[in-house]
Amino acid sequence: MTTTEFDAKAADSGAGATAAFLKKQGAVADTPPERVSQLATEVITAVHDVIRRHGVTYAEYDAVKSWLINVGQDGEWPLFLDVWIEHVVEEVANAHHQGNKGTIEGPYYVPDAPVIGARGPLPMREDESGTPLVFSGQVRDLDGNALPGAKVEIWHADANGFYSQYAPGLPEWNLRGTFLADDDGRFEITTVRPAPYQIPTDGSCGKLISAAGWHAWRPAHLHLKVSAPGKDLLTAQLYFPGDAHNDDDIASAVKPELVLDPRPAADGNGETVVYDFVLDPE
Ligand code: MBD
Ligand code: FE
Repeated sequence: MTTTEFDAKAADSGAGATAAFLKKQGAVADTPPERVSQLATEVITAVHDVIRRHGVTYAEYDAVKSWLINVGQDGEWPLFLDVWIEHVVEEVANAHHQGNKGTIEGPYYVPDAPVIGARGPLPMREDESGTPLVFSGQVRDLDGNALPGAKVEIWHADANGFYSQYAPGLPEWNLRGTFLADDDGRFEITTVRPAPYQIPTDGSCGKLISAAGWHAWRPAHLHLKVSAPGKDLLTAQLYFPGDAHNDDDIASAVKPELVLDPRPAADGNGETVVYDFVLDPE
């Protein structure tokens, strides 16, 4: 990002996600023309139906037109799509999974975060605020066999709700890391509890939220990608019990199986939590 001001400006987070997404290779689908035609026709027809059923006016049509133009100009398409659409894509893609439930990736994943090993702290500032959290677990296949060397990538917001590389003033890899499970498939991640996350209110997504009278919150969450050779990549998020927004996440990405059960740490310093991952075959 090019911004230099220290105040994390939320709208920049949305725009940063556009640049990162466009850099990613592979955003190409081999969809045959018949299927493109059918899908596009049905989406367009669904919009026509809404216009007819609700008597949408020219003023409303023009307001939507300028809003759509602004979503692009703000760079907020990844934010919009990941908040309001991705959860259904994930539901369809992973309906056959017998192992862990997954959920959406969201706009702020960055590949190739520093490799920590099987256990250790995430990169963080010396005075990183937030409740210390030690998160350990095991990665297994559907038959219960440990998966040594499984890759556990984790990224999350800090105790103020900001993601490194998408908010200014944070070290590049703050609270992002790659763990490699030990011979027993086990890992242990030392970090801090993230804060609930408010999606940017000062861009086009924020405009939609306030025009509709919605709230802009996601519950506090850890993002993960867990993978091993021959296994389906699991993209997940983990949540904390009692969060005010577990039941009304703006991104509809909470599932009961993804809520952690943290306990006070034995040494009285923060919390520990155990959560295992079971991966489906490819
Ligand atoms: C996030 O941190 C997030 O996880 C999603 C899905 C959308 C916006 C911000
Ligand atoms: Fe997130």
